[in-house]
Amino acid sequence: MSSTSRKKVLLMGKSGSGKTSMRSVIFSNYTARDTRRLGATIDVEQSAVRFLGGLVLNLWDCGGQNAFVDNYLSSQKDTIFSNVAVLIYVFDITSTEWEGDLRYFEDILFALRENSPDAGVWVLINKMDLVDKEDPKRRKYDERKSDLLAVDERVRKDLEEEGKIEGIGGVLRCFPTSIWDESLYKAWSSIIHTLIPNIGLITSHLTYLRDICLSVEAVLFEAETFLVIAKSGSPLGCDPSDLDQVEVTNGARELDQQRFEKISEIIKGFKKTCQRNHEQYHGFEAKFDDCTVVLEPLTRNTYILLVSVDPRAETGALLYNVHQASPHMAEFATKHSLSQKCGLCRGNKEMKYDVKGDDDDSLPAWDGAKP
Ligand SMILES: Nc1nc2c(ncn2[C@@H]2O[C@H](COP(=O)(O)OP(=O)(O)O)[C@@H](O)[C@H]2O)c(=O)[nH]1
Ligand SMILES: [Mg+2]
Repeated sequence: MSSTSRKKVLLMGKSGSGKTSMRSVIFSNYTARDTRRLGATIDVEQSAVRFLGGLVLNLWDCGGQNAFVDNYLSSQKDTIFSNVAVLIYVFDITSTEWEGDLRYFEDILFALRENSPDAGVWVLINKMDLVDKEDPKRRKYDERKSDLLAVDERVRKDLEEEGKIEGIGGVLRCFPTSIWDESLYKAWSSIIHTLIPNIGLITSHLTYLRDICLSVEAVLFEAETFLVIAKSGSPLGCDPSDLDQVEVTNGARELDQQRFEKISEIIKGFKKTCQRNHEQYHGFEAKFDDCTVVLEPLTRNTYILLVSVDPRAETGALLYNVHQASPHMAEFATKHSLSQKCGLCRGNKEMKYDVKGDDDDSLPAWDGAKP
């Protein structure tokens, strides 16, 4: 039985929209400035990225020139669009050919839904930095988003009418992005969050650790990319893609909704600076008047951020607990954690690692578990 969950991720969109730049900033430690040197992608560039919990992302960066796209939709259709877990489609907000861009998107969405009806679709409307000053309310983005949702609706209807598929499970979500700020991390964290096997159980363990550390927030970052994998804490115990809404509903307006993605961006930049100076980044700890914060490696693949407002919480105690929890949390990252007793779980619940990568609803998160 394989312990690795492989997910095929298509990265598509017109040439120049920023696909390779995003991939390079997130996965290859490029700065936004470095991406200016990138050449055009020819045909499909495949790369594999190993992630937490035996998750391997097979990224297909599909060159966006018209001739390539025509091929994807004809001779390469089956190869490209079958067994897709996620389509990430990137638009350039400054494009002057929106109607044409939409038509291409519609063709691609149609081919994807036909071949992989349950694939999630993430539309990233990129280069927002170039328009944000003239359009601070993001009207243009909202218009683009409603056009895209209309296309999604049309494709669903057409396919259903043609009787080609029985139902489409995958949903379409839009994000405004720029490689120059944390919005890129926000979008990619949300995408990755939906792909990590057993994310509910990971979040449950994070909540447990948060509670024993007298903390109000706990956040798990992937060590290489510094993408946010899981969060726990009021009002954060939710899918990151719903976070804005949950924070607003819970009246937590004063919290910066991008705070963790800002940390991702800052730490990643700082790590690069350390590398340049032949230093190694280890972690961060600070005690302020009203809170204590630590950012510390938790496992080989993850860092944990803990924020405590309890005056009793000392950084040393937080770090001690993190180090004590480390071997246990590491079990998630190994293939050997397929089925074993979990000492931390309430009632010593059996821990099941889902090798197929589907969320296992039969295992309630601690948050949701009845006392
Ligand atoms: N201003 C701005 N430029 C971007 C952004 N993303 C990518 N670019 C630039 O757009 C150009 C094309 O990017 P590239 O990643 O090669 O596009 P691809 O053809 O979709 O892979 C490069 O010069 C990038 O520096 C962004 O968010 N903002
Ligand atoms: Mg490219």
